[in-house]
Order: sequence, then structure tokens, then C-alpha cells
Amino acid sequence: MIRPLTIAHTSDVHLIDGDEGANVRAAFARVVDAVLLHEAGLFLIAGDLFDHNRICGDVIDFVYAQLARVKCPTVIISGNHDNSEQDAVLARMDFGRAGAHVMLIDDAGGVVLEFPELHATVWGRCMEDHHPAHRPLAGFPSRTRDLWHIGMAHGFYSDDANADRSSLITAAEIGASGFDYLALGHVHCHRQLRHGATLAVYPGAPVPYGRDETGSMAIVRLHPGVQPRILEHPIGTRGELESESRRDSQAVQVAAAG
Ligand SMILES: [Mn+2]
Repeated sequence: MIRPLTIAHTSDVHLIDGDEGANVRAAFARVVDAVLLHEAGLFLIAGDLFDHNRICGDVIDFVYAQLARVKCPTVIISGNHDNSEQDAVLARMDFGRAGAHVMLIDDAGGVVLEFPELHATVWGRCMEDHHPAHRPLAGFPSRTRDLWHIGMAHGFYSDDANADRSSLITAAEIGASGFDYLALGHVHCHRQLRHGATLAVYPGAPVPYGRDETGSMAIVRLHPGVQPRILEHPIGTRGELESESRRDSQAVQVAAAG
């Protein structure tokens, strides 16, 4: 019998260097808090963890430290902001420094990772180029075994199969994929889509655009024989994240002065 599985899913964190990124780092720490709180068995980061590819220094060490807090298998794919160009931040990183549980999918052709202890497989591809010829779901595998069949993709959803958009993901592709759960990224608002037997979710960016909007992530509970249950887990408003990051930087300054 296939086991229940709790998945924590984020995307579009858009981490950046420097003081103006402090609220984003506070948001990512809250995402990791939620992975632990909900005792997730699997943590998925569906692209644009970083805002751009020139990231260096402290933010990289911050990500290692945060991912080291997570004990469950953690899978990362790139998005259009941190895609696989030369010297891309994800390619420069060594996620082994966060622990053996962290895996980066860096294959443009797609890879299936097997997690026998979770009764799950996870398919994903890295993004080489964000343009109309790139189809994030191209080459998805069919289910071959009685395991949770999970996919990851970073792109723009449209129910218009002819939409002239980069990295297009269509309703027909989602339905044909047969995934039990498809972890999407790119669109910053939380959204749940059902096509065929597949539930596809944009978790929402942890940091919202508007000051009073609430950032989010997704907590997904898969149980055999029933529809997946999704929780839109709130991360916080921009104002809350900014005041939290100010408090943290004051605490660091006090500690340094002391
Ligand atoms: Mn994106």
C-alpha cells in the first residue's frame, strides 16, 4: 500500500544580496519553518529561488544554512531568473554543503528522482532558455510504478494552447501528464488547477508584491484513494517581513557591538 505523503512547495522566492533583500531572506526562513512545522516528507523549490544569476556571498551561505535545517529530501529546479546560463548561481553552488538531502535537477532533458522511502518519484527539468520554444512539461515520463508520481515545472499556465508565451504550460499537457501533483512556479499568486487526474499548483511567492497582500506557499497532503488536500500557507505581509528583518539586523548590530 502506498503511504501518505506531505509535500511542502515553494517557488519564486527571488532571493537577492544586500540590505534590500533582508525581507526576502526573512520570508525564506519562514518557508523553512513551515516545512518543519508541517513535518513535510518532501520539500520542492520550483524555480526562481534566486532573483538573478550574479548572486554571491552571504545569500548563498544563508541558503545552505536554511536548507540544512530541513531534514527531508529537497528538490530544486531553476526558473527563468536563475536559469542554466554560464556561471549561473545554482551551478556555482555545492548543495552538499546543506546536506545530502538537497538535490538540484540540472538536466535540461529531464530527470526522474526516486524516493523509495517516500513511495514517490519526482520528475523535473532545468530551464536553459525562457522563450516560446521552451515547453517546461515536454518529455514528462509516464507512471511506471505504483508510487506517487510528482512533477515540477517553471512556466506560464494558459488554457489557450496557442498562447504566444515563453515557457508555456497548457491545460492539455497538465491533464496528459498524469502526475498526482505538479509543483509549478513562475506565477506569483497562489493558484490551484485540476486537469484530468492531475492537481497543479502555483504556491504563490513568499514575498507578495503589495504591502498588505500575504505571501504564501503550499502544503500538500497526498493520501491514497482521495483527492489531494492543499493548504495555502500564509508567509506574511511585506510590512511584517520588513519589520522582522529590521529587528534581526538590529539584534546582529547589538551582538556585534556587545
Ligand atoms: Mn519565473
